[in-house]
Amino acid sequence: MMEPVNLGTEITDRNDRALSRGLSHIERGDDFGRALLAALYPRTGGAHVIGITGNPGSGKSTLVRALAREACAMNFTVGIIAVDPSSPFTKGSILGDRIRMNDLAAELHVFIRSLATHGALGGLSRAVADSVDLMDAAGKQIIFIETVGVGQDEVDVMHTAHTVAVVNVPGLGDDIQAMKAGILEISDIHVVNKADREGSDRIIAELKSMLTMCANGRNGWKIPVLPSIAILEQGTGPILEAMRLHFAYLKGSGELEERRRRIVKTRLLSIVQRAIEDAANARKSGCEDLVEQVLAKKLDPYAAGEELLGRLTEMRTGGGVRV
Ligand SMILES: Nc1nc2c(ncn2[C@@H]2O[C@H](COP(=O)(O)OP(=O)(O)OP(=O)(O)O)[C@@H](O)[C@H]2O)c(=O)[nH]1
Ligand SMILES: [Mg+2]
Repeated sequence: MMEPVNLGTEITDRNDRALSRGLSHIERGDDFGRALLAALYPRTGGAHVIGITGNPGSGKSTLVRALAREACAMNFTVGIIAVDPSSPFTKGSILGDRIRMNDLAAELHVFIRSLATHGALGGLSRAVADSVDLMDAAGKQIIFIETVGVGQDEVDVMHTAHTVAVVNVPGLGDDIQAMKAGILEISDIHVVNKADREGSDRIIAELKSMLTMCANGRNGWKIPVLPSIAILEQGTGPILEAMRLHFAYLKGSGELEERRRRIVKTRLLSIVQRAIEDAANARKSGCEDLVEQVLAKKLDPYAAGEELLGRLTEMRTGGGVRV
């Protein structure tokens, strides 16, 4: 069997089949994947990671494809991570999505990967962050992540991106759509897709006035509101341009370093949190007896927490807890 280091070399040599194989390990969260990530991590940091989120059916996949095409025409190497929504009402489109996505992969030199929401061992954000690293090390200059912005998982995923674009559409009610508030807070660019439909001017105006009202928190970046008709590939040029400008702004202002630091910190904490949970759950008796003692009021929850942490630390030194 091939060593992780060798597969890593093939990946950094821009072999997309090797990248696919590596991503499968990453998604499973197996030991090979972990060794591969360790080997490739020093090679990461070159990519511009762009999150695209928005309501189901708002045209995210269509838009990402059009943007990818645009970026390829400008000679960027592009990777796409499409997070399959697990929600039942969007299931139907996934298969269609895959087929259309595969067309794009064949037609252009775009690397596309679908990631299942469930089944990603150790959580979706972990799988996405690790996949981004692999694509980054493989030399992808722009990496798009598409997710439906509904669940907390998806909001977390967006924290992996340098630039976040939220896709809105006209005709989904009068107000700014029921996006997770957390997403609106981290969006850097607003796209109003399906601008061929009635009401797009109004939602553009609403978004703009909303942004003027709450623009104080942001320092140098003015969040643009840009229309698109993704099915006709209209409006994608200015959107890609805004994304590039945002990245340049992040670099120039020093905010990129800050974001990177925040991304690493969040990731570290979630790795540790996960490891603690796994260890506590794997060692059932070790946690259950404490649960019983808290129930019986023999221990308060904090004392039990301390006791559990102590046990896990002992396990750690004995090699029992695996981060
Ligand atoms: N009229 C119009 N339809 C569009 C436009 N962009 C996308 N669509 C259509 O909207 C539907 C949904 O597009 P997708 O790109 O699959 O949307 P999505 O947001 O990726 O959907 P999920 O991943 O299922 O959440 C498709 O039928 C597209 O053809 C547009 O600009 N105008
Ligand atoms: Mg989609």
